Order: sequence, then structure tokens, then C-alpha cells
Amino acid sequence: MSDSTVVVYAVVAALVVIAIVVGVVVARWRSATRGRRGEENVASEDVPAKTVAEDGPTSPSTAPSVARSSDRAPEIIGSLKDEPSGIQPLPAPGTSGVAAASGTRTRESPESSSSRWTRLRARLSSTSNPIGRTLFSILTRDNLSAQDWEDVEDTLLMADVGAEATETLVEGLRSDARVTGTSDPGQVREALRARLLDVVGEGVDRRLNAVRPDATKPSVIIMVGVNGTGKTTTAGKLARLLVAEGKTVMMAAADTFRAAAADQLQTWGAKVGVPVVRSEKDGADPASVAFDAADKALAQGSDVLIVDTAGRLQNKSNLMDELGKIRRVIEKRVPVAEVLLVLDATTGQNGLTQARVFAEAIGVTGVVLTKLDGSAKGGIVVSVQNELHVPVKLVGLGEGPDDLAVFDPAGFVDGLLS
Ligand SMILES: Nc1nc2c(ncn2[C@@H]2O[C@H](COP(=O)(O)OP(=O)(O)O)[C@@H](O)[C@H]2O)c(=O)[nH]1
Ligand SMILES: [Mg+2]
Repeated sequence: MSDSTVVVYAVVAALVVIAIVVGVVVARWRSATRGRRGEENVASEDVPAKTVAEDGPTSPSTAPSVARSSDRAPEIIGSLKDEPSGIQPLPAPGTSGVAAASGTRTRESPESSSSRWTRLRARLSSTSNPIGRTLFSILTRDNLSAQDWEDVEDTLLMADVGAEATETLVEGLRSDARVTGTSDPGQVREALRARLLDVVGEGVDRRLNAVRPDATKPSVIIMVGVNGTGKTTTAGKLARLLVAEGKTVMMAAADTFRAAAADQLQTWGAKVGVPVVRSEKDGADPASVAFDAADKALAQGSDVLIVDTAGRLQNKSNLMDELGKIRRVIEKRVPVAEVLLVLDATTGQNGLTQARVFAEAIGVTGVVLTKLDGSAKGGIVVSVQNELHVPVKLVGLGEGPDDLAVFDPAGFVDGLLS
């Protein structure tokens, strides 16, 4: 082999090696670039704020009262429905627990509304609620004395039945031969049952406006009441009750005072597949969240929108301003079908004072009595109705997710007397 041939072979071999090295480098660079792009795509899908912000904070021209540039646009999160990727949830600051749970959640089936009352009635006859038993034991005595009648009166007053209804009840019982003329327990029970049913109001229409045949869509329900009465819990339980009846529901976290309140609502929503509209900014304008939720519920064709509110009660005018504004901005989109006042049954007369304030501030179309399970004050059902002239529509009988039932007077009275 000549020298020149050796040189040619060496050059060719060197070129082949260079080509292989360049090929490997280019291939590695390409795959690295693809990987980076992939990460960018995932990240952009995970950021909801941009996309949500596009459908806009409230336009000043349509609702000047809710447009506040400092407020971040509320967004729908917590939905189990297939949302466009742009509004998939991202952990809000301080809400990572909820968002993490939402990734692995499984939807629960709520108990049907018809089977609830039977299960929950037993909780009224617990030892903490002695009204029925006490009345029954007095009224089955022979020859009732003046003292016995005083005891009846005291029992009713202690149970928060209220002065007016107590008088009506005692008068009715005193004129009933089944009570005065005999000590037969069966007859006394019948008489007592009939009189109690009468003051509780058996024939009253207690359907939620949202389930009436002529209900607006979405039917907006605003939950009001002081802190700790059970508004957020009841909003969640009510969403479950309505879902069990085949309704599509959305919730709005218009208690923007604490992020924890929105998280709490979101947890309820996630379990039963109900989207929650919230602002991630503490102290955002509650009316802005409510307005946005009304818009979204309209756009999604939801049957019901439940609006949870804060229970701050520093003074009446402050409360009127806040609740009035929430109501007004919602009504720019849809009428408000219902305002449910949530009252803690264990607070007795104090609850009635609150009821009066809320009724004046926003108007109330129905009452939810919570914590009746631990209360000896079942009579508040009667006094709150007499006070507000609106019916008790729902009762909370425990902390479980399905421990809320449509109020049933016969079931209630039987629960007290069993
Ligand atoms: N025993 C019982 N507890 C309830 C009932 N409803 C609500 N609660 C509890 O009351 C507390 C306050 O409820 P929450 O919904 O946060 O009240 P909010 O401040 O009005 O929103 C929570 O611990 C609830 O679990 C009920 O019907 N029975
Ligand atoms: Mg709350």
C-alpha cells in the first residue's frame, strides 16, 4: 500500500468517527430539548389563574360594585367534571391539602332524602332531649294539679317553645278530655301529639324553592347566620341532598374572611362532585365571588347555586351592607330563590335575637336548625317560626355528611315523644 493510500484511509476513518460523534451529540440535544418543552407544557396546563383571568374579572360596566382591580378573579376549582385543562386546580397558597386530596378523590353517593328522616329521628329522643318524656310523664298523672300544669308550662318554656306557643299548648291540653279526663297513656299520647303537631305546623309547605316545579335556573340559595352555627357544613350537606335528588349544583365561597372557610367548602364539594367558585385571596370582595359564581352557574346550566357567606355580626348596618351587596350583584344575573338562615338549636333565645337581625338585614325565606341532635331545646322550631313567620325547612341532626334532612313535623314530634 502506497503512502498516499494510507493517508486517504486515515482521513476517511477520521471522518466516520467525527460523523458518529456529531450524530450522538445532536440526538442527545434533541431529546433534551423535547423533555424541556414537555415540562413547559405541563406547567402551563397547571396554571389556572391565566386562563380564568381571561374570562375576566367583573366588568365595571355591568357591575361597578364588584369590580376591584386588587381582587384576583374567582375561579372554579374542585369540580370532578371534565373541565378544560386551563381551569384544573392548582394548590392555592395554604390550600395544598385540599388540592392534593382532589387528585385522588373518589366521588361519594349521598343518601337519598327519603331514607334520612327515619334514621335521624332517633337522635331527637336521646337523653339530651327530655321534653317529650317529661311532658308525657306529667300528663299521665291522675287528677292533674295546678302544680302539674305549672310543670308542663315550665317544661315547654325550658325547651324554648316560646311564651305564646306555650300558652296555646297548655290551654289546648287543659281543655282536652283525653288529658284531663283520663290517665290512659295511649289517649294522653294522642292528645299531646296532636297539639304539638298543631303548634309545629303540620300543613306548612316546607319545600325548598329550588325544588319547586317553577324553580328558576339556577336557583340561588344564600346561606346566612352567625359564625359557628353550621353554614358551611350545611351548604355542603345541602349540596349532597340536592345531588341525591338529581340536581346539578355549584357552590360559591363568599365567606372570603378566612381561606379556611373556602377550603372547607371545597372539601365538601370535592366529595360529591360539586364545583366551588372561590377567590384565593383572603379578604377579597365576597360580592365579587358571588357575582362570578352566578355567571358561571348560568353558563354551565346548573340547577342550583349555593352561596356560603361569612357570619360576622359586628353591627347590623355592616351586615346589611355586606349581605345586601351580595344579593344585589347576584340579582344582576339571576333572582335569588332562597335565603336560608342557619341557627344553632343549642343557643336558644340567643338564636332568636340573631334571627331577627338577619331577617331585617336580608330577608329570610327558610330556617335551617342545626345541632338538634345535641339539644334539649327542640322547641326552638316552634318559636323561630312564630318569630319570623317563615318555616323551618331543614334540620341538622349530626356532623355526618348525610345528617341533614328536610324537616318533617310528624317525624319531629314522634321523635320527641318516643
Ligand atoms: N352535632 C352537630 N354539629 C354540627 C351540625 N351542623 C354543623 N355542626 C358543627 O358545627 C361546627 C361549625 O360549623 P361550620 O359549618 O363551620 O359553621 P359556620 O361558621 O356557620 O360556617 C362544625 O364543627 C360542624 O361540624 C349538626 O347538625 N349537628
Ligand atoms: Mg363557614
